[in-house]
Amino acid sequence: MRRILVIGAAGQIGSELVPFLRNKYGNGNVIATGRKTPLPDVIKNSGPVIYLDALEKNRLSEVLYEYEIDTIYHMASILSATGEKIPQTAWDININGLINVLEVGRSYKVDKIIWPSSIAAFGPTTPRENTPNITVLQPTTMYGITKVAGELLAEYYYKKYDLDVRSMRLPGIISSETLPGGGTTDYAVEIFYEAIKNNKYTCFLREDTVLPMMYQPDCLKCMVDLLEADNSKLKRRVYNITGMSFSAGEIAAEIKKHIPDFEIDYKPDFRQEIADSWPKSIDDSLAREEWGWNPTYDLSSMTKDMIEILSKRLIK
Ligand code: AKB
Repeated sequence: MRRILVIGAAGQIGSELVPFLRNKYGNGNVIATGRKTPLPDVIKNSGPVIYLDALEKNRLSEVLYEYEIDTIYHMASILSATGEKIPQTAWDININGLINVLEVGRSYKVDKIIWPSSIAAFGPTTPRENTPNITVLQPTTMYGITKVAGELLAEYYYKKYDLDVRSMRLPGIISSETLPGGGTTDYAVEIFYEAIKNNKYTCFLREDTVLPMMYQPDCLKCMVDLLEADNSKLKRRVYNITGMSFSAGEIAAEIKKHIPDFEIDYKPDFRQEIADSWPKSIDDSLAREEWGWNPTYDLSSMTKDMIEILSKRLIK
């Protein structure tokens, strides 16, 4: 059985990844760590929880030793929009945190490290439709720069030290448990909360902005599928993955099918420029070929599920 450390367990993905992993690998084998934000009760009450800042390398090292960790999910990151407000901090947390995880992982000879990259690794010079796995990586955000540097580090540590680091370029993640914070794709989650609570949403991107997205259940499946993939089949460390692509106008129209009174208006802000620098759709054929990636949800099934779950929770 694996002994798994999840760094960044309070975040949008981490908060659902921990219960998902505990269900699969056993409650006591998944150690959840957070830095500032309190961890959700479901995580605190179901298994080990510790305070950990990935920037504190010695503490990280102690935790690996004490808990006999062999697998790390390094999920802690500053996202694209916040990264543009505090670029130096974004570099510090995203890159120095990652280097610490890689170095400590190397010293303790951990079996595997999963570290998500992002569609933010691409930039305005990348082909925007059906973006291939191997292509131009010239991002124009600090977040994107840290993702490209991280991808190169993943390849480097694998080749030089035989450290099995694996990464997927996540699109925008749509989830119903924890709100995302500081990303450009956050609108695709906020829109559901506002539609259900107020029947109205002001979108910070233009109506015709198309971005690649994925529903959380597919994201969680991807996290485990890539971890468990047979290494002899993997020809690279970093994979494109996607679930669906839609414009802000298209998701609004889909929500309207369930909430006919829903109204949306558009007031693009600084995040529009970031969105315009990212792909509209992603070619994830290498992930499909090499480790069987196969998402389940499309725009219509995701929207139906989100509205069902959030309506139960938000409408008392
Ligand atoms: C963001 O919007 O910054 C993230 C991402 C696409 O990596 N959700």
